[in-house]
Amino acid sequence: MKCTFMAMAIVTTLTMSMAASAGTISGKVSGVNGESAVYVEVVAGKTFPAPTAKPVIDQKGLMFMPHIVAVQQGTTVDFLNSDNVAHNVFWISISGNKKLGHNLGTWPKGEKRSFKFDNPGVVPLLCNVHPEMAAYVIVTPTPYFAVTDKSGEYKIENVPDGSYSVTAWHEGAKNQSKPVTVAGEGKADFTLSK
Ligand SMILES: [Cu+2]
Repeated sequence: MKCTFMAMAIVTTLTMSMAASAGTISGKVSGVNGESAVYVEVVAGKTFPAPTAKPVIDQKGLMFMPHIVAVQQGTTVDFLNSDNVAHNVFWISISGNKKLGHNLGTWPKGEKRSFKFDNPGVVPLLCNVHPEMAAYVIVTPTPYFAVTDKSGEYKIENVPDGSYSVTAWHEGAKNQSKPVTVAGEGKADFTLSK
C-alpha cells in the first residue's frame, strides 16, 4: 500500500516538472508607423542551431518584398528577381559595421542569389539600379522574434519560461530594449521615437 502511494507521488512530480514549458511574448510597438521587428536578445549560455528554412526576399514591381524580414542568425536568405528588369542587391554595412558590407551582384528575372547571414544586426538592403528601392533584414541572435503587423501588434511564440531582454527595432527610430519575464505569458510594450 505504502509503495503504491510513493509511486504515485513520483509520477505526479515528474508530470509537474514536464509541464513547465514554453509561452509567448506579446505586446505593441507605438510611436512609429508601420511594421517593426521585436526579438529576444542573446540568452546567456545558450546557442541555437541555424534554421534550414530559407526565407525569400523578392524584387517585384521595383520593390523588395517584403520590406522588413526578421531571420535568426545563421539563416540563408534567397534573393529572387521577379521583374523584367535586372536588379542588384547590396548593403554598405550591418548595424553600421562597414566590414560586413557586401554586394551580391546584378541578375535578371527568374534568377536568385543566396546569402547566409552569420552576423546579427540590421542589414539595410539597396539596389544600385534603382536608388528608390530599400528594405531591411533584421538578423536576430535567437529564434525568438516577430515582425509586428501594421498597427504595431506582435506575438513571439514558443519562448521557454525565463527572463530575457527584448528589443524593438523600427526603420529610422532608436532601438529600445526591456526586460521581460516569461512564465507561460510575457508582455512587452514599446514606445519608440526618432
Ligand atoms: Cu532594382
